[in-house]
Amino acid sequence: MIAIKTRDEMPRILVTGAAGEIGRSLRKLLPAIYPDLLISDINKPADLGSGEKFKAADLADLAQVEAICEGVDGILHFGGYSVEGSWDQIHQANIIGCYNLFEAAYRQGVKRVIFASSNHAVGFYPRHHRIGTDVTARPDSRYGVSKVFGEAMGALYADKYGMKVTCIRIGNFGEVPLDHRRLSIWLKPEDLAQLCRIGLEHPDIHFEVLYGASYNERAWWDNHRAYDLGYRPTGRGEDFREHAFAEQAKLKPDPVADFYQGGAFCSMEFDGDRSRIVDWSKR
Ligand code: 15L
Repeated sequence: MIAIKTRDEMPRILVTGAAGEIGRSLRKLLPAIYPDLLISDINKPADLGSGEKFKAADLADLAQVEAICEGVDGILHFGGYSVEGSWDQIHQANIIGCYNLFEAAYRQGVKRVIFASSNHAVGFYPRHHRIGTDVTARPDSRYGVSKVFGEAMGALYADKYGMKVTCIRIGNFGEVPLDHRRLSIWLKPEDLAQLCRIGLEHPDIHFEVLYGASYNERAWWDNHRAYDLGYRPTGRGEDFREHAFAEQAKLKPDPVADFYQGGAFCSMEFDGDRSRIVDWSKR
């Protein structure tokens, strides 16, 4: 892979959301690749290591976000609210926070941003509909709406301001797929690290949306662009099929959650008319 062009030889990479599940995992995987790693979160992570460089920042405060972007070459933006929340929670962390992140990065001359988008940006596609990254947004939650917003911010800062932006629509990140749905969307930590490297280093990046999924035989997503950019996932969801089915057996059937890609994010607060939700695969 061709190395990122840096201010000096070693790129400084900022990881936001360092105390979250993905942040904690990337803090173990990335230092071997990017020794000059700066990590940030609103509060100092309880497990902060003595060798880790940490700066606190509230994403809702532009000046604080600008301060952590200073001298940085690339950002892995995993900060913000990671599940459905009240409008105020989502608005502060994922709408204002995401705007601040891109704007601060631009002001500080950061060349590349990797934005943690989510499958919930397109959660209301039925599971039988295989989708690419070019489909109309069908968010399943306020959280999903914030991810659509983040992808739009990425497109704006790429097209208008020349930033190199990669949005990763993450499926379900973890060591194993947790249930039947997650067999289709599972993302092994090492595979996420690979996608982050593509976003930070690949010479052809301008604006990309990639699915954050390992090699899952039951995938609902056409992720060929990631493969074209060199992605070679090492995780295979089917290796954990028995575990996933055993866990699924413990769950109550839910006709809305079980039909749509976004699962329980679709059924929570659901007061719609399923017969009116267009099934684009049948048009
Ligand atoms: C997400 O975007 C969430 O951050 C994570 O907590 C899971 O709910 C995941 O999606 C999922 O869809 O399983």
